[in-house]
Amino acid sequence: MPITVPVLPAGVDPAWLPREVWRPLGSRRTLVDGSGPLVETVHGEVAAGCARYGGAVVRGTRGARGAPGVPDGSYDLVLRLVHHGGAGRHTDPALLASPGEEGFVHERSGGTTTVTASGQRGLLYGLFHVVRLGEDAFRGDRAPEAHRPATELRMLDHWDNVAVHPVMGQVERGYAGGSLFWRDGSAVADLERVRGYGRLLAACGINAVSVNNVNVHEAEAHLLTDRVGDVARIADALRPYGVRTHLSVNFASPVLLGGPACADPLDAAVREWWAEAVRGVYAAVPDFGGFVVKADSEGQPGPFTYGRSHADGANMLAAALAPHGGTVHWRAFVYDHRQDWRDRSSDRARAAYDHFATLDGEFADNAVLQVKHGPMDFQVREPVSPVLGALPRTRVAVEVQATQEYTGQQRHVCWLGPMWSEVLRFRPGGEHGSAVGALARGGMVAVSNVGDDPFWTGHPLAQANLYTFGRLSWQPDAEPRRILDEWIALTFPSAADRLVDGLRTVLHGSWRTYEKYTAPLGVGFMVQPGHHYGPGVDGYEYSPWGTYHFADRDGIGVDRSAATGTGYAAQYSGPWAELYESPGSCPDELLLFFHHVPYGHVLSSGRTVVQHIYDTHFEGVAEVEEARRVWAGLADLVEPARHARVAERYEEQVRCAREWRDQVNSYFLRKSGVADERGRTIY
Ligand code: GCV
Repeated sequence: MPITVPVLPAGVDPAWLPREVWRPLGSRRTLVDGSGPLVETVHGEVAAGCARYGGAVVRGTRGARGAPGVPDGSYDLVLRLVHHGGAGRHTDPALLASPGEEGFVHERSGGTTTVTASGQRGLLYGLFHVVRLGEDAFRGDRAPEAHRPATELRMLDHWDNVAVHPVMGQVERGYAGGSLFWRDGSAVADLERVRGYGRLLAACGINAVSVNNVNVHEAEAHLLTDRVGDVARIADALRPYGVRTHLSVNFASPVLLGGPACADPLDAAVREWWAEAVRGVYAAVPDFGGFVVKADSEGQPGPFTYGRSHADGANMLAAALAPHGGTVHWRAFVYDHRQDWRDRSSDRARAAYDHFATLDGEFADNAVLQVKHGPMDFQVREPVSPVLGALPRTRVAVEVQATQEYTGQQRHVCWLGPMWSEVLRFRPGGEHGSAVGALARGGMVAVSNVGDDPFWTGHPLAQANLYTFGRLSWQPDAEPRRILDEWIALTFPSAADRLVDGLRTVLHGSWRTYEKYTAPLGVGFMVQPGHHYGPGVDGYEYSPWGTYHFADRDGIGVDRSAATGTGYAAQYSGPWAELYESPGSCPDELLLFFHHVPYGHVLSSGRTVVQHIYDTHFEGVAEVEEARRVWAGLADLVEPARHARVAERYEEQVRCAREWRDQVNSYFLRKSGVADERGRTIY
């Protein structure tokens, strides 16, 4: 039986799957051939499109041999699951020799478009490929093209609390309302929207979701044992779209949940407790993906308590998961969050490398080391983490943050595609080495920016971040602007050229605009403590979190050189250590991350540091004002609710950007005593 396509609650935005995108496919004749639950999903999707647009779908269940008695040429589209080893009509030996569960071959000849896959997920992704192509999928001839994702794991981590947390609310760092999954301490009663979420994720290539916060409080800890039924219900809703469910677990779960009195990873009773807990999870969720673990980090328990290494900790969980095919995602975000700001010898940026580089080769095969893309914490500009190139014998995953904790909290437009693409194209070993996108064998992970908001992401244009993440995780070297165009074409079908141009204008440069009016030249933070929104130049300057800029009357920045600073620059290999070591060769945009320089230091742009700060802050505000104007001019082309939501957020973005400009510029005028050479108003 075909599955029924999810029906979103009234008022919920269809995001990148509005009904019109089904027209080209739904008005044609399609054969869906093969068997299995995800083939039923494909069948259901095609049937729904055909019901709306007058096409027809025929169901074959004979795999490679097609529907009985009907030649493929009778169809406009054939979506076929080829059983491995079976005889079949296929044209890509490479794909069939090593097909993968998720790849597919797309071709067109004699008036028929064919998608062939040897795994059910592959067929689902092939379907959405055809949807993305629209009418182009049914034009001309197309030689067989093999498509497969660069990495097996393309995941969203939700920092959702099961119960509302007194400080962090329902979703930690969430800017899109409450949780999609949890309400009043349980899984939401009606999971239809979660099904719809799974569908959106499949349509951009995401195949895994972790459903609870990595800070695992007591309420969430129980999801592992007595509340696993809630997890199973969510997993059931996501499964038809090929999305596997994962859980964040507390390292001290045995202690918290009434097991052994310690959580020592080498203790036999502790190991058996975990093995038993995992058996229970798989009994409830047979395709469970695995665990995400934040250990010895920001107050979360971990193996250090018992004098054990992080490999010991990860491998204990890996051993429990291995018999069932699960994976442990062990986060490398381990640092001292109780630092003394007077102590210049410790450097938070160094921490992940210092903790993990020596553990290379010690992690189990089903352990993935999940590494934040930068060494600090999702700032608007950071160097790429040296950890990503330092563990060749470890499955490393890159973690990015779609939720805009430090990039405007979904009140500001900040399309992060270009930033993520820079990270994924970075070559830790130099120009002849592999790019991060290829080194990330453990996968790609984003902290989700989604909540129960009708637009999913609070700011309607922040949907572009979620979509871009999915597509980049499928193909890390893809051109982000091409992905953005894809998102525009799907989200705004039949958009007038003026709307397409307007959307490109407001989104393309928005990350760099945000960078211009916030913390300069890679120095980071300068935000309001706690909630992290809006300017607070000294907000984290004397705090225990290791987040300092060291501005004084003469200069600013953190000396992370090997010669005179913390030595962080020497954690890089290839040409990077040398490049970052000297202020003369360090790229401008990272100068203050790596060096403490006088305000009069001349950048490669020719401007002094202080003048750069003034100029970019004026420019950043002017760019936001211009974007607001462009958006206002699109009112006749965008549905009123969406237009109004974005317009209202632009008002806040302009207000906040001006606040940033004035506080940052005044701060540096007062510290340095250097006037703006253009004589603009600085308070
Ligand atoms: C979930 C930052 C955030 C925290 C978050 C942490 C992490 O510190 O501010 O809210 O905790 O990163 O990535 O674990």
